[in-house]
Amino acid sequence: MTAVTHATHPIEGQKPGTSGLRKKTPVFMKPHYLENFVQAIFDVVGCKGKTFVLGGDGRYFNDSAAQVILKMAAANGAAKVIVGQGAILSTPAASHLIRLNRTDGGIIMSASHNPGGPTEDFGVKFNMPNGGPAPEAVTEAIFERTKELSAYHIDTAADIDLDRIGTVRLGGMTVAVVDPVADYAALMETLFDFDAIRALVAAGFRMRFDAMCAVTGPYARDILERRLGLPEGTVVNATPLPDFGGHHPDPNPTWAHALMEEMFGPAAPDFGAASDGDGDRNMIVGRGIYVSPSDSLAVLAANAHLAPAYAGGLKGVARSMPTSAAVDRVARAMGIEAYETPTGWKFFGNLLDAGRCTICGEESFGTGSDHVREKDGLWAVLLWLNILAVKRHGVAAILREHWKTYGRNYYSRHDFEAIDIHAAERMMSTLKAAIPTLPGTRVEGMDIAAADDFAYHDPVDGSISRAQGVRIRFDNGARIVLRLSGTGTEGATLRLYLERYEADPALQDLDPQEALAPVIRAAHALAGIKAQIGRDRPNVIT
Ligand code: VG1
Ligand code: CO
Repeated sequence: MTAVTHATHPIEGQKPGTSGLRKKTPVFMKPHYLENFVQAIFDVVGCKGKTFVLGGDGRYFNDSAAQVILKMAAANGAAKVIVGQGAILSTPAASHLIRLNRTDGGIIMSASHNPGGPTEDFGVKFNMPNGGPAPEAVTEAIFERTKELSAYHIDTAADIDLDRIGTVRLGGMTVAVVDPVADYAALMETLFDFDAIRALVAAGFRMRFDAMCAVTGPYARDILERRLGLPEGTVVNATPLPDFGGHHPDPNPTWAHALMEEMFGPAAPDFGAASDGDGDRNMIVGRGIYVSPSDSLAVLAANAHLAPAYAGGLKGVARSMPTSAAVDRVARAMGIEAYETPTGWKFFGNLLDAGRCTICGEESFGTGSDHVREKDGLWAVLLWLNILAVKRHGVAAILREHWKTYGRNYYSRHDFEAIDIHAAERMMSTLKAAIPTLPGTRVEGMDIAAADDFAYHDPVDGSISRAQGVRIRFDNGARIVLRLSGTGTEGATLRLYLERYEADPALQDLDPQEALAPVIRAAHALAGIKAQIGRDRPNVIT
């Protein structure tokens, strides 16, 4: 039971992306690779005498990585680590535990919506004492540290039993193994009207929740089936598996196609939802109708006051830049501030901490509020349930009523995955160079009003984040955004975001791809996608 110090060489390429460090699992399993990154985290945030939270989404390597991280925390002098039983914690549950126990932060093991398994993806991220992802200054410092550190510290103790709830010692450190669900479920009960939802269920309301063999299974079972009384079997794919059962745990119409088929089929229940690998994303589907995440954010903001936690109104709302402006219209009607931040949840943290906004969201199936500092898949599902329980309307009726009131922002994202990195970068720099020439240009019968490479000025700490994506806005309110993904692990991924506003209720029932056709053509014409990356069709459309 002694701490040893391993000499190691700096490791290249440990640059964290949009949310932490993500690599292929075999890369993470290389000798000293995980250790190097974890030591860099401890060196930057400090470890001696501190308390951290630790957990992950249960993917392959989750359990052995947890043992390594615990032994390193002990050898680096941490006082205590609170770890989810079986090394399991959803990202929002980890965020809650960090805050609830007033800890010094936490380490979350996940590559989120990326597939898991021996040849798939693994990831590690550090969350701050506020429960939110580390800001850029911290992730940059961690990255710099990975390039220079020459040794790491690790305890030589045997593995500890993470399946047994209770407190044990590891070297000089306390390890508290806790139920991963209990505190999170208790928090949800304080936010929503569980009695109203139970009454809805008693009246015959039925839903399907697809946990995609990822981390939300145990949470959804406890909350939906046990506490809210939905029938057993409401939650499918409820057991977290190391390879997510071979699924791609990304809740969108492409990867959650089984849920889509059920919701559009003859035996569709009233409501359907799915969550991602680490439980921070959500997809919402009504009977025969899909809710785009941007619309979901707007509907939640417009109706949040129906839930006890938000009955006093919202302080403000925030959305990531590529997310549609639907929520901005709600904010305008309510007379509250709407913030536009770069992609990634970390940018919402300052606004939430400063009390400037209550609800935030991203087009990538992420919604959340000031109850934690991460996006929260089940939270969004429960807020929808609370709204449905009060309104006693179906999802389709709520959505149509929303569009009639605020207009509809037709929206879609086209992803071109695993493309050549150099071609993708060349395409983006050519487009960026053309930005000054774009305003006034006419394309597909639409005039460009403005174009820029989005830079965010954080209103709370004054920091500036540049080059967050190219935005092109047209006179008619349509918008195109292009950026490269920061979470992919294979080649590059180009994300093309498309949006068009429609105020006329008679024209609000089109297929989004049809409604956006001119905008899609304009994007291809302006960026020369086919010529630059050799593909004209996206492989995922959401
Ligand atoms: C993607 C999404 C982004 C999200 C991020 C992390 O990033 O577009 O909105 O915040 O994933 O989500 P990128 O850089 O690949 O576009 V998760 O569920 O991995 O925490
Ligand atoms: Co996620």
